[in-house]
Amino acid sequence: DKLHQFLHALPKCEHHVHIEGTISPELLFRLASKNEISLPSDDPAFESPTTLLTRYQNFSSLDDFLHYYFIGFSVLLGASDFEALTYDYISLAYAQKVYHAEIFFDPQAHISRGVPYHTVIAGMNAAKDRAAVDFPKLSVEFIPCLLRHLPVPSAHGLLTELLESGHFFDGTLVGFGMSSTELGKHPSLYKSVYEVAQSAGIANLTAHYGEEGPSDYVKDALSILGVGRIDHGRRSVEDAELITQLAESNTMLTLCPISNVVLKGVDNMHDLPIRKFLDADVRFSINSDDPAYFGGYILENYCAVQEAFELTVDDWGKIARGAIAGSWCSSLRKEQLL
Ligand code: ES4
Ligand code: ZN
Repeated sequence: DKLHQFLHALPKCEHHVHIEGTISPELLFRLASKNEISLPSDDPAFESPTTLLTRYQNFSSLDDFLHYYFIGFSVLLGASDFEALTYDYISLAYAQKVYHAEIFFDPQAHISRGVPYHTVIAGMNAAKDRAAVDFPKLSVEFIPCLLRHLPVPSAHGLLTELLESGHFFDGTLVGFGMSSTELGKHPSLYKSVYEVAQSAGIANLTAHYGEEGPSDYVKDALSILGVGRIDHGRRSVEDAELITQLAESNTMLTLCPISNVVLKGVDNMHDLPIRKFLDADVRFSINSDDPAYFGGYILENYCAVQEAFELTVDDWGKIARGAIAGSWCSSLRKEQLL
């Protein structure tokens, strides 16, 4: 219908997509075969791409999903694997009118398997270079995330390696974030890591909070870690003062509606605080998170929000402009996106 056409045509910014979460079951099996990687034989979900896809429809929590998500990493070995994965995502996103994409990746989970950081970033950069030729209207940025289920010293090790690469200062990496398990991983655990990042001059910091964890984690991430953005941040709605703080500071939340429903953070789409954030002038963008696992890319997330909340064209204008303003790109690029 008309609104679907409008949502399709709307220029989009995606700020919350994990490149490893874009691997389809078909590509996962194809790469496993090419790279001679055996998948878990004790889990019937790994019988075929179809059984795996069926299992994805029954996630019980974030950690249940993360179990499958990290098994999926095992098939990614060479730079060409990361190039194919990244190029395929960029093509799909561009077909949905994503004009600016900020892509997360999880270096620790590759380095720990013996796949060096430079292999991962070489593949992703090759995809970005090809996309610059094939999709000149699209800008692409990369954001490494530290993994919270690993020990804090491992996060320090990653940050040291990334700083030594110089990639935060030559345009290769646009910022630094953290993801994975949330409950029990209070922001104070990562204070020293973010202090190193700040004193090194990394301009853009973010962190996944308020997905499963309480609004206090969001509040404390802002004050203790000095992040300028919150990934998810859904549960910020539980603290009225925090809502005011987010609105007044123009802190962007990168919401992932389908992800929250699939991982049982909410019972259904109507329970998301979309209307409340709009009314309180909390800036947010709408994103896909791990589209191959959750069954929807960015346009499907926009459409799911529209069906649940019946937003107006003005509401969407506000969302789209907020997403541009909250992007980590130059002001010149923001003017082009408007
Ligand atoms: C993630 Cl949905 C979600 N939450 C936290 N960390 C993640 N990494 C990849 N997807
Ligand atoms: Zn995420």
